[in-house]
Amino acid sequence: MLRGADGAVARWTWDELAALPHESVTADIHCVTKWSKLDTMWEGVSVDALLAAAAARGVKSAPYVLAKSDGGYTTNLPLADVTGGKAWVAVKFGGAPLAPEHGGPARLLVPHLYFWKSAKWVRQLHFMEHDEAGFWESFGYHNYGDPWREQRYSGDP
Ligand SMILES: Nc1nc2c(c(=O)[nH]1)N[C@H]1C(S)=C(S)[C@@H](COP(=O)(O)O)O[C@H]1N2
Ligand SMILES: [Mo]
Repeated sequence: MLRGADGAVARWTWDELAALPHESVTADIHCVTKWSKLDTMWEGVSVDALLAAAAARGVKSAPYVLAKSDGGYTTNLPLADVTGGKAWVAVKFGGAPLAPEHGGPARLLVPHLYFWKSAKWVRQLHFMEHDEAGFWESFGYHNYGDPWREQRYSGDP
């Protein structure tokens, strides 16, 4: 589900989501506690495609996004980091349906940021006019989380 800053909402059933264009993504991923996995293979719907489909239902993007998951996990991102071919709602990993422990049936995939930004079991992308800290961000993780700048904790430059 996508929610605009004004409260407008666009939802997809599982079948409707499956009917949207899917892309294959090969990317390196970086956990904040130092492991990386190279060349992981995913399949999913880009946030660009979701936003394009949502526009027809009156849902507009806004400068910040809070991803919300089943179970209450949240993580925040700037709009610019989930658009322009940088983020997907992933439904497959390594050619198979995404396993529940890895966020199945669907997770956010934002490979260019630390992996805590890739919310598992994602339910909603809430577009907002103002930034709002997610779960780890409110417990001292870096607000942006660029692995190349090693932005792990809130004091990191
Ligand atoms: N919903 C949810 N998503 C989450 C987390 C979580 O605790 N809950 N942990 C994050 C962190 S810190 C990492 S490193 C990755 C781990 O993903 P994996 O279990 O597929 O390796 O998921 C991220 N997404
Ligand atoms: Mo992590």
